[in-house]
Amino acid sequence: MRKILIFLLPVFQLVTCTQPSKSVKTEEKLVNVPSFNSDSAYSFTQKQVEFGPRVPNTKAHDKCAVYLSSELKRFGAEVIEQKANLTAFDGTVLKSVNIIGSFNPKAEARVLLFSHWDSRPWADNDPKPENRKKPVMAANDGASGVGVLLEMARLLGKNSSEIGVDIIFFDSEDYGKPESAGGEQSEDSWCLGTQYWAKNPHIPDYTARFGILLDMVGAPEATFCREQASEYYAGNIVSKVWSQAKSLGFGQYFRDEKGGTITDDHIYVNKIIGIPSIDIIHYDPNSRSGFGTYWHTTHDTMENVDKNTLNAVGTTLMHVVYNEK
Ligand code: AHN
Ligand code: ZN
Repeated sequence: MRKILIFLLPVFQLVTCTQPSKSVKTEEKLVNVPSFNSDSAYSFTQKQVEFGPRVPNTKAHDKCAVYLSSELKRFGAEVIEQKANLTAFDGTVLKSVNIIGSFNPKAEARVLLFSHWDSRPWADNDPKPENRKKPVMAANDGASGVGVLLEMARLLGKNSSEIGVDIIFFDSEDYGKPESAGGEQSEDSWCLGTQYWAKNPHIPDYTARFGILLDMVGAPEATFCREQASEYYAGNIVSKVWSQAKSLGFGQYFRDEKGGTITDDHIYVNKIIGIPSIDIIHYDPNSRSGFGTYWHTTHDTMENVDKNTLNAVGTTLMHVVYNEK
């Protein structure tokens, strides 16, 4: 009996070894993508808003920085707080902090995901003149992108992705020169935290396969068009993200249409540090500003944040990241 068993074993092994060719192929396609929880992303967004406007050099700003870096640590990221004194267009020195969370830090192949976390000090686009000196609550314009990225961080800590992921919350994006200040437009007065990091990355020679910026990703029925600088620097990444969104059924948010050219954090990541990067930004060609009507007004509050939009963006990006080898 024993002899027969020994004799049969190699035959059995042969059978099992030849079988997998089919199932291996299907296994290669199936990637386990953890499911994005939009209630969680919403509450991460709300939590930031509860600090009040996160304007540089205020207590709310400093408290929120502590919150963001401790959340990233809680999710298992390696965290670096990059502090810098950055001079604004009007000479104000902004005590800034870029908050960087790395997952799978040893992996050479990396993806960079980023959003700004500061709030604009003035609601200078508000329809009511008396509101234009008030700070922006920045539920959409700041907190929503960070909220989506915190939820992704929570999931990345529980289920490691094949590729390394760096999440950066950039500071002092929204202190750009207001039109009311008069004189020339100053594009480089925006995105100060990003400009600083791109010139002084947290790791010398840092690079990533590509970068994705999330900006104003929470409004109800937000539309994201193919932003033109993204198209120029990283058209293949725009296509990768937009087609992933479409195949998940989010085509009503991710429109296959040409958007504007927007001065935003991704510009400096492309131009200064050379990482091909795109901007997912709410673009509304029918509004005067080109952005959502809440943009830089006192109406940029949680009432203008919708879980369905957060879900469309977060689920799409989870699929993009976990499918990257
Ligand atoms: C300008 O208004 C020049 N750029 C838009 C960048 C921005 C501000 N994104 C959110 N707030
Ligand atoms: Zn803004």
